Amino acid sequence: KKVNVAIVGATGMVGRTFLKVLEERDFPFDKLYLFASAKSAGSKLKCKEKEYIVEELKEDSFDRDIDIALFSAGGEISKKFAPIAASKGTIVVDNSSAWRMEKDIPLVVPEVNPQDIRWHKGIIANPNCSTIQAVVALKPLHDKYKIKRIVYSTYQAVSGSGVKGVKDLEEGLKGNNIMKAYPHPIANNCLPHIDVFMDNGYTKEEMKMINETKKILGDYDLKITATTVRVPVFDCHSESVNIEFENPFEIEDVKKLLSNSPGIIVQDDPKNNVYPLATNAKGTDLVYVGRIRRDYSIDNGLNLWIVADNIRKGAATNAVQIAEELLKFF
Ligand code: 11C
Repeated sequence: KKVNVAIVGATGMVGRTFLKVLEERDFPFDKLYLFASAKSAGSKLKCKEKEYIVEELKEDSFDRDIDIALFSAGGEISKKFAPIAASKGTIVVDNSSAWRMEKDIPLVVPEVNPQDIRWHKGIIANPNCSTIQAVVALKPLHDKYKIKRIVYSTYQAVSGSGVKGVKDLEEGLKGNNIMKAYPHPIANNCLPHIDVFMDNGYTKEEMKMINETKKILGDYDLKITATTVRVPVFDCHSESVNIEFENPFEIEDVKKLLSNSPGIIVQDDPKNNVYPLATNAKGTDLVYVGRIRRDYSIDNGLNLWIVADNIRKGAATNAVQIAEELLKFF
């Protein structure tokens, strides 16, 4: 069945990527509605050869037959409008952090916990980009060897901060540090600071990785710590992930397991300088895993290097994959 789809935040970086991904995957929609702020209303965007006019998002926007709405317009808009949409019978897939940790709202990565879609009550949350790419790789390993502890260290692209972050780096590389997105120059720097600092000394991005990983893997006993860092890279997040397992493993089995798991490409041939790179992941929907090696400092320890396109698999593609899963219920 063809469903009617709406995009909220259609003119933003993720919003435009929703359109691209819906088109590339030939998502079977009938009507498509595009919503954004009053400022962007009237602009025109294309999907599948057809032009659509962006409408201003209003309280009555969902008084139409909209089956699925993909939201990426920030937490405040989601908090206000996702419940309105859900009350009208629209299923919301929300890319903001507004609903992710709510008990009765599923937080879904289709390769990891598609079963959680079944208990939605109108809103399904799309996880944070840095969490999505990590759990795609962690899930098969957790199922087989049982993870005890994870140490995340991330190297995150400026596109994660939206247009402002991209501008800061573009201008910074020209020697003009405008610092609209960050409190320090991002060009030639690594900033151990993503999102705001919390009372516990961690950043909100670090706590998102910790809490979202537990919820998606369905294991609140996992011990996790994280350091998230913004680096002068335009697109794709890279992550160093150190894992301690309950059970022993053979490194060749880990490589095989990851190679055969959904959504993953193993790139691991260090002798030929082959490992995941942001420049190779850009524009794709897969999670790249490499530098797969034993951590000799502990029993059952493993190191991974994980790279993915933060705007695609980390945001738009994951949400569209959730919508594809929802199609099974129409
Ligand atoms: C970043 N991970 O790279 C953030 C962007 O909770 O959806 C996405 C924030 C979120 O800055």
